[in-house]
Amino acid sequence: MSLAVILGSCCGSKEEKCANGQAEPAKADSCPVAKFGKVDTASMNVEILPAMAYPKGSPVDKWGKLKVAPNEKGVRSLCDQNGKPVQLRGFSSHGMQWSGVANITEENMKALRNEWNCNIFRLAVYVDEEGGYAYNPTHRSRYVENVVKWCAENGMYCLIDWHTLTPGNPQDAKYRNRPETGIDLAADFFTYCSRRFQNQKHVLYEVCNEPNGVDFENDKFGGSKWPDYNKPRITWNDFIKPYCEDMLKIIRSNDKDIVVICGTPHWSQRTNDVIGNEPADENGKVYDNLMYTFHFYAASHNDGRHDETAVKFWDVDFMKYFAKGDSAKSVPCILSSLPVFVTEWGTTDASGWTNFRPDLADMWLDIFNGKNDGGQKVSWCNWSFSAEGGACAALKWNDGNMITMDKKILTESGKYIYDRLRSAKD
Ligand code: IDC
Repeated sequence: MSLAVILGSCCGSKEEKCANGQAEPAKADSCPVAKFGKVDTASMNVEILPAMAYPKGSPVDKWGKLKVAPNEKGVRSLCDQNGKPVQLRGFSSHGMQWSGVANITEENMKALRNEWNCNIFRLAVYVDEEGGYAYNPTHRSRYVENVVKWCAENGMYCLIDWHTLTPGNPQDAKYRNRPETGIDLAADFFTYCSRRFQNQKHVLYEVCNEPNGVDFENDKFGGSKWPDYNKPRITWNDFIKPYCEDMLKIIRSNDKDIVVICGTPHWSQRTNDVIGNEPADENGKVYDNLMYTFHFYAASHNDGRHDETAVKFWDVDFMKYFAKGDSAKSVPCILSSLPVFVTEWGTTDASGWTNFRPDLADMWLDIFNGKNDGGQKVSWCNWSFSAEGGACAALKWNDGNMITMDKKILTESGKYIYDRLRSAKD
C-alpha cells in the first residue's frame, strides 16, 4: 500500500498522483498529505521475517504479545496476552551512531537478561543528529535488526524508539520530507519496520521521542530558544497527535494490534495534555493498544523541589500529578487516566551529566510499582546502557564493553539500576 493511501483523505482527481509513493509530492494546497514526502518502494516490499522463537520460561514466552487492558481498578495498563498487568523494566541504549553502541553486543544483551533481570531493551534511533539514521539508513537493517534478534534470543521485549530530539518537532521536514531525497523518513522507517517485524511478538514502537520546541537554528518562535513548560510550542493537538495518527495508520496497516507509545509535549513531560484527546482513526475511533510516555530525570523532575540541584528546573510537582492528581492545577491523576510507559528516565538531572539522586529515583519507582491512585504498574527504561553522556550512564568510560558482571565497570547509577532490576519481582 502506498503512503498516501495509508495516510488517507487524498484528493479526488489527483488520487493517482498522490497515491503513488514514488511520485513527486503534489503541491500542498492540492493534496492534504503532499507536504509529506515519499516512502521508498523497497520499504513497502521488504521481506517479512518469520516469527522468532523465545526461550522457554522467558518473559516473552510467558507473556506473549502485549496489549493495553484494564487493571483491577479498571485503569488501562500494559498487560500480557491474557490481560494480566505486567511491568517491563530495562535499559535504553544511547545513540547507536556514537560509541554508546559499542556496548550493544550479543553477549551484553544476554547479560542484561540473565544477570541484570531486564525484560525489555529500548533502542534509540537518533535521526538528524550527527551520524544518525538520516545519514545512514542502513542502521535499520543492521543495528535495529540485530537488536530485535538478540532480544528475541533472550526472550526480552524490544522497544524501537524513533529518537526525534533535534529538531524537536516530529513533523519537521528533516523527518518528513528530506530536501535531498523527498523521503518521509518517519513514514518510511515505520513502513519498513512494521512490515519487516510484523510477526514478532516482542516488538513495540515509540513513534517519537521527546517533542520539544527548541529551535537552535534560527529561533523562529522569537524570544528564548527554550520553550516554557506552561506554553509548549510543539503542542499535542496541532503537531504531535496528528503525527502519531499518521504513523498509526502505517503501523496498524501491517500489524493491527501492536503496542505503540506516543511522545508527549515538552520533552515528554506534559503527558496530561493527552487526557480526553487521544489519537483516533479516520472514523474517529480512538486506537487500542496505545500508550503515552513520560520522561523524567530525577534531580530535575520530581516533587517540585528546587533547592538541591545546581540547575533550576520547573517547580512542577510531577510526582503528585502522576500519583494522585492536583485539583488546584486542574490535573487529574495521570496514572488513573492514561496508560503510561516511562520509556526513558535518568537518575541525575536532565543534562545527564550531574546530580545523581537515588533518593528521588526511589520515590519515582515506588509510584511506578503501584503507589498511585490508578494502581497502575508503570514500565520503564533507564537512560542509558552506555559509557556515554555523564553520571546517568550505567558504565564507566573506557570500560563500556562489559563482558562480565564485575561491578568495577559500573557507575554509581549503574550499580543503583543493577540493584533495582535484580530485586524487582514480576
Ligand atoms: C543526550 C546524550 C548526549 C547527546 C545528546 C544529544 O546523553 O550524549 O549529545 O543527547 O542532544 C534526553 C534525550 C536524550 C539525551 C538525554 C540526556 O532523550 O537523547 O541524551 N536526555 O541529556 N532527554 C532528557 C535528557
